[in-house]
Amino acid sequence: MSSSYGGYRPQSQYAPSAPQQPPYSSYYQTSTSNVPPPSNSSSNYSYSNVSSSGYPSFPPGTPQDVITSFQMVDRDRSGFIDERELQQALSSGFHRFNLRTIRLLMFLFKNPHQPLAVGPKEFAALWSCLGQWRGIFERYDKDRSGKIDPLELRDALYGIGYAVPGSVLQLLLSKYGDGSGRRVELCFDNFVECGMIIKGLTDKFKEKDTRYTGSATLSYDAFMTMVLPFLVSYD
Ligand SMILES: [Ca+2]
Repeated sequence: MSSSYGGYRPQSQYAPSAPQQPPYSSYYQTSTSNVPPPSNSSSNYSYSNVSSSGYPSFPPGTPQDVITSFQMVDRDRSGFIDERELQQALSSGFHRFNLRTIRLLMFLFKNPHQPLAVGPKEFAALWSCLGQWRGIFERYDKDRSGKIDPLELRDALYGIGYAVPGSVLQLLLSKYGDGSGRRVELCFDNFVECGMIIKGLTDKFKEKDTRYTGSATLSYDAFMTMVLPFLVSYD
């Protein structure tokens, strides 16, 4: 086995994507749903992007249950939801999400004009992305324990295109232990958080390593800008 790092594989088309900022094209490319790409550029994403009812619009083809989930928590009908409201919506749709994961998701899916809130478009993209992570979670929970253990995590990440060194996985998983030294098992929201961190950081690195050599040269600024967002969402 090569000791070289940079074991990620160039093909990662199965990895759920947070939207690029802006526009939203990457999400739509990887989505398996039949939602067509938005015809408008992201620049018109604002309060002016409202339906005839005066409510900010969801992308065409958004499933009704996604719209309902959003509207149920957007009690003041502002068209945007905050982190607590997002937590409530996602916890009813998927699994109980801790606030730390919610903050990371909000960072990755934030509205460019409203960084502390999520609008309909971001919510629909996030919901679809979590659906893909849910599928991965179920596919790689081989023993059907309802949790992802370290080997299942390794296989899941490999399956979506990220050959993460064991030492890195160990480091990542160490924050989920209960201190007893027992094997860590991830529930869905921690799995999503791990996946988003690995995918997010690897994708950022790949932008600097376009030939997939496993090495990149980057400035101090670029490095800090790359890594910090994944740390500041932590509590
Ligand atoms: Ca399992």
